[in-house]
Amino acid sequence: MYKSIRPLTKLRLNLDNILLPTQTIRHVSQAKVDTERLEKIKVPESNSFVQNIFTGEAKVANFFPYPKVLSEDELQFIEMVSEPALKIHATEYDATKAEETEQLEPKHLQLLKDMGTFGIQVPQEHGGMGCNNTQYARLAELACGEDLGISVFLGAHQSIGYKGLLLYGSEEQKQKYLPGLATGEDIAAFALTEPSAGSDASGIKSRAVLSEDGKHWILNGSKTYISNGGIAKYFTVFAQTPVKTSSGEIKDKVTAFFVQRGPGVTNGPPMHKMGIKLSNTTELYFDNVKISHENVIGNVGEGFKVAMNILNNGRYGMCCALSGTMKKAIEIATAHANQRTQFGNKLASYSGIQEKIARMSMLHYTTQSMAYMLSGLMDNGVKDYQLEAAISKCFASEAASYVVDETLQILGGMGYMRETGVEKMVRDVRIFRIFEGTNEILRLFVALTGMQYAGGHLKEIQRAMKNPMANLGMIFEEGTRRIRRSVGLDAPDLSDLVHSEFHPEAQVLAKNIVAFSSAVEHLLIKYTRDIIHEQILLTRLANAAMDIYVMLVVLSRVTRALNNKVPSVDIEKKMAKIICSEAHIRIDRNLRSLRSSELLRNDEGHREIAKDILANGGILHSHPLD
Ligand code: MYA
Repeated sequence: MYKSIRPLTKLRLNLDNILLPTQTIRHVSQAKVDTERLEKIKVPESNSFVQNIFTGEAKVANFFPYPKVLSEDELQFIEMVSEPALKIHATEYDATKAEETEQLEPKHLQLLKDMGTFGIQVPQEHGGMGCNNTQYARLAELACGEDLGISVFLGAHQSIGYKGLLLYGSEEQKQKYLPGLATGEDIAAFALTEPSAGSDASGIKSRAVLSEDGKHWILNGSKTYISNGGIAKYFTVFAQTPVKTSSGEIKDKVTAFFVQRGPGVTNGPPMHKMGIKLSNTTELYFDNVKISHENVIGNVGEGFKVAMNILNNGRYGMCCALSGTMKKAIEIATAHANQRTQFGNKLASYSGIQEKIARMSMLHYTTQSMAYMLSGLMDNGVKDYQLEAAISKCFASEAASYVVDETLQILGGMGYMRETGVEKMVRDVRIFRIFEGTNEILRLFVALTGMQYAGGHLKEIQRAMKNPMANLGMIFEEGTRRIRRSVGLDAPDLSDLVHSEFHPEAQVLAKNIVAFSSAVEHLLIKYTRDIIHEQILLTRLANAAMDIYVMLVVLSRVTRALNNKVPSVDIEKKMAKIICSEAHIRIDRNLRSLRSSELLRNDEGHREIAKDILANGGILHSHPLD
């Protein structure tokens, strides 16, 4: 599944830091542990809901009430801006034709420029629309979801292409580059992936060294699968650079550069893709490219964090664009089901079709709830959202795949034909489970980051136990917590936050959080640091975390719907009840599977089968006719 095991080895080192005494911890004499010292070695607290469920805590303050960041005027502004695009989509824009030519017609490109869609979040003083994340999200959902080719063209430009400047750029960089980027005169791209470094992002080989006179950097290397690679004027490029560590040693560390197309920068021909064909994708080559010091983004040696935070920051955009696509697909599916007669009845009257339509709508509701929860958290100044962003990306991309696939299924043979546009949707959404971090690697990221956090808390308790007299308070608190948990009393109380009609679901959520943290502790104790090798278990744990987050987000949104008596409250209630019930069933199954001897045996069996097949280079079973 993975091209390389490097990232996992590195993730192990991270977990080691927590599960084993680190340097910081080692110098604290065991005999002298006191509360003051313990404070110093405490694991940094996180406000992330997902991260905290690994320790059994429900940090929900940022999630209730469901964020409302936009005033009516701000919302109307977005509806107004997107109006021309919606009109064009409804009348003359032909996504299938744009896909054939693999580019936008000049008049449609001009329309996007006129609407300001190249600089949605660029501050107005630099020529952009100055939108916050929620406005960006709504615009992406309205104007881009209809054709994911356009979404990726615009998203690669601003969600990641020049996002580094918005997040880490100096005032000079912003003044110099943002105006041209905001109008769409200049196009940007994000250049991280390399032929030998996809998921293993920190394993990139492109390298920049200082020139002999130290006046500039010289970049060499190549990148691949770069969206906008053939049309961009500017590239946010990540490269290894020699950096002096605190011990005086010279080590390669990643640095981010804002590189202008010029001597030494070339690209390959457009790559032929399965979908999102309108978006240009190429390889990029850097041959002794001179880069000035002013074009470093952030600090030298801190580029990996820059890359990760750009990706974290952009993930809600994908969810919103996919929410737009899912809405469109559901409209196509319902129109067909309502008009197509088979066996004497409309498709819409058959329960098999009804179940599909309901599931599609519930997946859309959850995706949309996650998207605006995330953009709202970010607009409300929450900093710790990396796990929520990873989960939302995984959920949205899988939900969209399911929805467009079921749309095609409902349309039957007709859906397989190009005219309906549905087969294009199926091809377009497929990449969303792969780019911006594959869903597999993001699940491991969620599970291991959470385990590291929980491991740190366990370690604190362990350390405190070494000098119980000095840490009586902490030990007593932990002891009480464990006793309460063992008799089912330790579940967080969410009844003040969740609408009374959903108190039963809130209680189930609370119990799930307790069960989840107990499963985490079980895994940490059973496998200690070797848990990093247990990808199958980590993935199931991440799936349970995802479903717990699904419940939280949906409970928050439906509470808002009930409190505000929104017109769609009845259907929202019906959907939320089933979403929570089904999420609970999956959580229960996933958590139980972590301890089920039968399933653990099957896991081993799967691995053995796979090893044999891999060694053979294909299937091993003989043909039934042999
Ligand atoms: S762009 C290419 C996308 N590529 C990837 O996403 C690469 C995936 N790989 C990774 O994310 C990392 O390499 C993993 C870590 C996770 C595997 N946030 O030792 P480490 C920290 C914050 O574990 P590794 C594309 O597809 C970590 O805590 N921090 O690292 C474009 C640690 O910190 P510390 C993070 O083993 C498509 C340090 O980094 C994160 O190498 C076009 C090192 O960690 C994180 N997430 O691997 C899209 N991860 O040292 C168009 C790690 O302090 C979009 N760290 O402990 C279209 C959208 C539509 C929008 C619509 C628009 C209008």
